[in-house]
Amino acid sequence: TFSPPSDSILWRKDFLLGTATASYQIEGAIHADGRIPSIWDTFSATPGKVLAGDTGEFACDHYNRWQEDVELLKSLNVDGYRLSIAWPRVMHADGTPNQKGIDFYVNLADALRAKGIKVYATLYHWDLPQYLEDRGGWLNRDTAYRFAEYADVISRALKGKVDAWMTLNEPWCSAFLGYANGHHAPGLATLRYAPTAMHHLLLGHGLAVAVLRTNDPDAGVGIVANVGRGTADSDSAADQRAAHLFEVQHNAWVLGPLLNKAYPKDLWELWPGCEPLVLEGDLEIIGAKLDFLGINYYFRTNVKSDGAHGFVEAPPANVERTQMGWEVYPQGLQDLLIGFHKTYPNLPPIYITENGMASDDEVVNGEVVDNQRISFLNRHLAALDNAAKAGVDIRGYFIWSLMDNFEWAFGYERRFGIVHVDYTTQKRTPKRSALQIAQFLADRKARS
Ligand code: PNW
Repeated sequence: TFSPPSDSILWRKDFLLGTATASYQIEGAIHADGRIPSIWDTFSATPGKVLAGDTGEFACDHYNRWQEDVELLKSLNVDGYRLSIAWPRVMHADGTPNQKGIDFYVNLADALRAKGIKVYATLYHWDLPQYLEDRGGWLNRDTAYRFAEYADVISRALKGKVDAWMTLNEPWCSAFLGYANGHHAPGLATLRYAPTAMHHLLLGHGLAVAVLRTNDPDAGVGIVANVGRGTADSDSAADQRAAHLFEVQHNAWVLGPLLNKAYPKDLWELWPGCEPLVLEGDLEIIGAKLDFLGINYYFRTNVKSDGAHGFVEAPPANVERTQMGWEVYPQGLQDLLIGFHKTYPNLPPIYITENGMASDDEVVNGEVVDNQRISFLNRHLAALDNAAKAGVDIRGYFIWSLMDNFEWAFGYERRFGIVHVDYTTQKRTPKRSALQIAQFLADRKARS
């Protein structure tokens, strides 16, 4: 059962427990109310890019069922909901605002707040308007300025309706999976592109921070980074160095500019000759003070030296894995958080903005028994408690995800939800994990 121990931070009433989703993964309705195409429409329509040829065309039809989904969130008793706003709904291709698209998020935020659910809004969860990609996307510095314009439009419209803003979701994934290995949209696979894409993403973040603070001074402002735990396959100096480089590549690449106003030097060992063009003042903009840092944690990667300047994966045998094939490794969450706390003196308060697992859940007699997920959550929350006890300032935890959804290159096969979705009927069925979390939150509320 979902059962935080009595001394867990989860029992604190000011500790936020919520769920998360992202626009393209749940909304569907890709042609509704003036929405323009995004890079994920293009990518998923390209044969061979997404498992089973799935696309986000219908997804969970959340765009039409949002009221039902707000009721669902309410029934789970969550404190907060992390959603993302679709840039291609908010802006027309000529750069003017699309009022119908904006209204969708205004209504959604109002409905959530009316139910006492805190609104955590991400501005960019990977759905770049396709017309901007046609001009170079994140390889074009201009995209950072277009992002700030979009941030200006949506934060004026949602002023006072959002508890906290997050500029980007996982810039590492956008830069690396989108431009270096091509597993995600826009699907470019040229290694040296990634540092340039990353720099422009981070610049867009920094420009947007200033805009959000001006337009909505009472809301918190942060960013969401995916972090990876790299462990060494042996005690050898070469393998230890490989694990260090893995974490430089996944974590410090993003956290360095944000928190230290500098890219880590080691990074250019991994990306020789790929340093992006950094203009004077860029790192000041990127390093703007944050109210909080969102951390997405899923798994560890065990690595060894590649014999040169890099690392190669050394997957351990006989470990517990999820439907994604990702190793269940709660210790990594605690190690990373404590490590960041020691490494970055100005580390802002932390929210875990995503953690969770995929499993092949089926509805049997109206029930979904996802015991592995319940155990996964219990163990990661225990790791979070250990980090809190070691002095890390952790304010909340969002489970990925509220419901099964379009899992990017893996389509609908991989199910991360605590609520099951039947994609034929669009019926939502809370899994056992969801029911137990709802019960926990009710018990917490009943305590005074
Ligand atoms: C995150 N990796 O993506 C995203 O923020 C979510 O939209 C997504 O559904 C969730 O995690 C589960 O995948 C990631 O390969 C995608 O390391 C890939 C990786 C990490 C995170």
